[in-house]
Amino acid sequence: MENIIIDTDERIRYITINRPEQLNALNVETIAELSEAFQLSDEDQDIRAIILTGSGEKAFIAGADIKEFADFTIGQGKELSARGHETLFNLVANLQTPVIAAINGYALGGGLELAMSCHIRIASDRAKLGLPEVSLGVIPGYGGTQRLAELVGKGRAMEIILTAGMISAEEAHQMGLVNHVTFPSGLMSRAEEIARQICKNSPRAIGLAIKAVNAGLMNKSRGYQKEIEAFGEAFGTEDFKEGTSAFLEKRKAAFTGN
Ligand code: DAK
Repeated sequence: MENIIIDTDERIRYITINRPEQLNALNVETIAELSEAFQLSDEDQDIRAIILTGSGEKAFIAGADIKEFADFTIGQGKELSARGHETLFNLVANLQTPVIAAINGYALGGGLELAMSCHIRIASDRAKLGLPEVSLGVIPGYGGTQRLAELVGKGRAMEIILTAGMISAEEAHQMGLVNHVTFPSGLMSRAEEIARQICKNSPRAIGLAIKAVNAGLMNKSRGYQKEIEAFGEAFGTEDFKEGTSAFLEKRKAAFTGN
């Protein structure tokens, strides 16, 4: 594993995304490594809880790697979105082993989407959260349109998605997007405290409870499908080319609506 670090202490598995120079942005390899790490952790009977975090002090994950997806076509966008849902984001949401996101800094775009796929979220008071996709001419493509509305309600989700702005950890806490906010130095110990409490309980019952909670979301599969299609469509627009080029050239985007 080149992009992630895996540690185990007692029955807790720690998965740390380790690309601090790119603010832990998710490239294709990192997504594949995370997928494998989560699957292996879930198969390991000794692991009872997983804590996911980012390395460095600045970011949990600052989104999908913009350099990588800037040249995708409509077909690639749709295909990669569908594959990403399956191999990582839905995989995490449906694991039988609870996953706690310890959000140590920026959780943006695909980073917030991954945090939202986790079962529990804890944030440092320095964390900033948001879905900036529309500022790049694309839409959240890893379940964000569905999971954000589910966690914070339609009105707040619309504001966060349509403004592409960032919210503080405290605001996220008030709207139920994160369960707890801590000082940066207390983030991991709070996550571990919850993980240890989980470890005392029946793993079979926990797996069944996760299944039962998630069952209600099955009705929403049309929403996820619509997200995949609309996400792919965005890759055929001039606005998308402009949005991603502007980020990479470090300038403001000038959108035309085409
Ligand atoms: N991708 C690639 N590189 C990134 C990055 C990202 N998302 N975020 C930051 N970096 C890089 C910067 O380019 C910079 O690299 P160098 O210039 O040093 O080479 C380095 O990390 C440090 O970043 P900054 O210099 O910008 O740091 P600042 O403190 O000034 O700003 C920031 C921090 C988090 C506000 C800023 O970095 C930022 O705005 N980052 C981009 C946030 C963002 O828009 N993220 C992407 C959201 S869209 C897909 C499915 C889903 C998605 C995509 C594809 N498929 C199925 C294909 C999801 C899309 C998204 O996540």
